[in-house]
Formats: sequence, C-alpha cells, structure tokens
Amino acid sequence: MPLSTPSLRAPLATISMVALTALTALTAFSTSATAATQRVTITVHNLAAANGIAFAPLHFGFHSGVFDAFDLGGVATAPIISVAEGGSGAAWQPAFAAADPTASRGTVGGLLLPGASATLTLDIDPALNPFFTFASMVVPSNDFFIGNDSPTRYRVFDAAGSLLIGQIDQQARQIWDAGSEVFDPAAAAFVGNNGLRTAQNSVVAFNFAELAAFNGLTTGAGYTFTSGLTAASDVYRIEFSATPVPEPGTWALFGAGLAAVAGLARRRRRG
Ligand SMILES: [Ca+2]
Ligand SMILES: [Ca+2]
Repeated sequence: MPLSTPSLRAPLATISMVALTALTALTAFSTSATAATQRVTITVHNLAAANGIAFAPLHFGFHSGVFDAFDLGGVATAPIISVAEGGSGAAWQPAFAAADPTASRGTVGGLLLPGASATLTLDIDPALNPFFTFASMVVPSNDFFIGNDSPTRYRVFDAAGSLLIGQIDQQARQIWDAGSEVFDPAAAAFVGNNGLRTAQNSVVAFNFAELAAFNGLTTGAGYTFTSGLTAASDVYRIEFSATPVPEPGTWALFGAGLAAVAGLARRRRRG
C-alpha cells in the first residue's frame, strides 16, 4: 500500500507524537541531571603533630557567596567571636542563616585531636549554593580560629554542578587571632577556664606564634601541649567528594520516556 494513502497518515502522525514525547522526556532527564542535587561527603583532618593543637567542631555552610563573618584588620563581631572564643558557633550559625536563608549549614565532628578525622554527608543544591565557608576554633587558645575571610574564596561547584576542588588545606600561617580576648592561659579553652575572659579590643590578625606560649600545659585531653608549629606546618584539611542524587521527578520523566519508546516499539511490531 502506498504511503500517501489516508489510512496510514494518522498512525504515522501518532507515532511521531509518541517519539516527540519520548525525546522531550529524555531531554528533560539529561538537562536536570547536569544540575542534580549532589550528595557531598566532607572529611576533616587535624594534621598537627602529636601533642599539638586541636580543633573545635568545624562550622560550615554551602552558600550563595554573601555571608562574610570577619575581615583581616577589622574588629571581630559576635558571630566569629562565638567560634573563636569557645568554638560553639552559637552566634555564627544564626547570622549565617539570616544572611543566606537557603544556605546548607552544619558542623562536622567534635573535638578533633592531633591526627584525628571526622566526616559528614549531606545533600547540596550546587546551583543555589556553590560556595563553601568554614570556621573552627583552635585550642588551646583564648580566641584563635581557622576560616575563610572572603565568602567567595572557595567555589566548590561549577555551573554544571561538578566539584571544582577536592580539598582545602590550612597551614599554621593561616591561623587567625580574633583579637577579642586577651592571651591568658588561665582563661584559655582546653587548658584553663573557658568561661573567663578579658576583652582585648584589638582586630583580626594572623597569629600562630602565640600558641607556643601554651607549651608545657596539660590539655583537657590529658596530654602536655607542645605547639611545634612553623609558618608552613600543615594543620588542617577539609576533603570533599560528591555524587549526583537522582531526583524522584527526574526518574518519573525518565520512566515516561521509556514507556513512550516501548509504546512506539509495540506500534511498530503491530504495524
Ligand atoms: Ca571577610
Ligand atoms: Ca587574642
């Protein structure tokens, strides 16, 4: 029978529509897959030598790039002081949430002793929150911490949702002194009474040398502290790994595409 006869025109049009539906569904699948939610595992490592510095839990956020908790040479404010003096982040986390409500925030681990590691896995929208910000208290100290000054310093995801950096390394020269509490071993976390403080009224600056002034003191973990740090000493590493998370809606579209293709195949067999 010639193809131009009316009896075959309608089925051909139907088959074309089914094929178009399948193609649309498959295109939707591949498009959404490139910006899929990422299941991210964060692993933190204390790289300090035995009996050296320890770290409070890591406070972090994946975000849009707007939350800035402190500036080199600026007076420390409540959010970063809540990390630097005692490590709780009790003001840092709410300030982050207020500045960037759709950021994905959390903490990793507990007290991180020299040589120890801790890990956390969570789901991130890489298009909404491509940047990573962190802050953690260094102990023993009165007001020392690690963290990024610029909120856009660490872009973790590219526009397609792929990981751009596998790890962030910190050296001793990158340790901050918040300048908010006077150096005093008797009032320092991990070796003294963290509830005590004397205001320093200074500014945020780099400072690791002062940590050696705690040498010989017994820490809360029972070891005798020895800083042993030089400017280039590795002290901390944050590692990232990520895998895409298939979304329920994506699989529904993919399923619809497969069903349409199967229907097309059946029609062809019957024809
Ligand atoms: Ca800053
Ligand atoms: Ca200080």
